[in-house]
Amino acid sequence: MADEPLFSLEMNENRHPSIDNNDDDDDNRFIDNDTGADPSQINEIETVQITERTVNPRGEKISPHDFQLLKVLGKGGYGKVFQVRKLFGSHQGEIFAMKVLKKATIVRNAKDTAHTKAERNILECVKCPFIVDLMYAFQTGGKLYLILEYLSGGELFMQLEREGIFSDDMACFYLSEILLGIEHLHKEGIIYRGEEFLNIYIYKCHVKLTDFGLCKESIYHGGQTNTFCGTIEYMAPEILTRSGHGKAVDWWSFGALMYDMLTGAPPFTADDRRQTMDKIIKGKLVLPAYLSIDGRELIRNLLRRQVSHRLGSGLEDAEAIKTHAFFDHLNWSDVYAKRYEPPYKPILKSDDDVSQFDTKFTVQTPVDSPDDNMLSESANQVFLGFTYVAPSIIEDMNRLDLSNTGHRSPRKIIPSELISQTLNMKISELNNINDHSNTTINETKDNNDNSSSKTVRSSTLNRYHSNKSKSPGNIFKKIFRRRRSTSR
Ligand code: ISQ
Repeated sequence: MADEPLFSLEMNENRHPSIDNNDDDDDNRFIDNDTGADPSQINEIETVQITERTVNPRGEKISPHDFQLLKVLGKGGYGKVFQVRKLFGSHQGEIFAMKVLKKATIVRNAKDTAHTKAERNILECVKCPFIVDLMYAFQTGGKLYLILEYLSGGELFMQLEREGIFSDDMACFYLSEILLGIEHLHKEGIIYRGEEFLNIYIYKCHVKLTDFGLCKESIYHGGQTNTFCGTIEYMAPEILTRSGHGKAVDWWSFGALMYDMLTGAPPFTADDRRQTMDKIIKGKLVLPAYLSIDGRELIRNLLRRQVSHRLGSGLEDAEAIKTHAFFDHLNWSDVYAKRYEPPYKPILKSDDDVSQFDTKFTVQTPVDSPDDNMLSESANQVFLGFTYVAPSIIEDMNRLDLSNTGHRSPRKIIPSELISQTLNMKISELNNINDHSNTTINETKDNNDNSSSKTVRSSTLNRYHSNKSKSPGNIFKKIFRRRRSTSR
């Protein structure tokens, strides 16, 4: 369907047609998709269908037409996450997650624009066993698409909800992998931040961190940062008080998650957001008596409000936590190599099994709404450089294309200087673009556009928020009660 023939032509040994294939510079040879043979080398007349794909086999041009929508996995303010199957080219037939973001919704807020680009850039440069892999990024007039690994095990929080609380061993397994994911992000200069802790998934029984839309891209430059938005239960007090924060916020959130795993609820919760904030900022930390001595000690040291006293806040970062007695029995190389036996193995019937996802989403008919929400050319400039093909895919393609003489990598269609130039665009410039794009936005009839949410939420968050969008605190409480009552 996407591979509509442009035209057909006949060729023989002496004819090597010269077609100007727009942006593909030097490689207009015709490669037979099935045999990999270069027809110009074959001594027979044969008919070749000229399509984008046959003309440009290496520089695989990806568009939404390359993916069959299978299921809805989640929905948020900016768009949806779908389960998809790749229909053509490399990885044909494989299952991925496709995150679709609406440009018009994103450009309305300069910070959101920066966050979206940050997410794409973070995913490009971060390669770690505990962080979701980005396979492709592409865009149409009105939307941005991220093609990610399909994390078939669903959200870690679903698992936590099912279990109520985790044993020390189970918590230790997940926390150790999360710790390595965060450590990796910190080494790349990225802070994960509190609200992202709800976006931890399970893939082949191991942890994968996703959703970097709200991460700060750099913790190296300009000292501390002052941004705040999103769900607060796992957020460090210094984020809430806007007193500037660094990577130590992730160790607070890590401590809050550990507390949640071992007790059935985050350490500071209340009926509403305001009270929850107050508790995080100055509430007493209550450590139930049934916690192990090591577990209790580690939580206490992670949930220190005085940042300089918090475990992990020093230069050694994660190393200080890795050596804590709670993780004493672990060999960290074995954790990295995923050599420990996972405590939970969901039974998945097939590659496209969605049994670990919320049926609230998976029962929906997957529809990627029409792309009728075009941005003006100048507004669209901010998305220059979004397009991406994972190096692993390019390697695969090059391996298959043995006759490849190519010296051109399709990895970055736009030169990297231009990407960083775009990224470094000042907020004021982005605001100008917002103004410009308002005409387009006002004309749309998009159902999702009324949301002021800052990122595509995980299904957990959606569940919480959709139940009672004005007071997430209450929903949390409800869930905590349920978890408590099932677990104790
Ligand atoms: C991968 N698989 C399932 C769901 C996802 C949600 C967000 C990002 C990646 C995902």
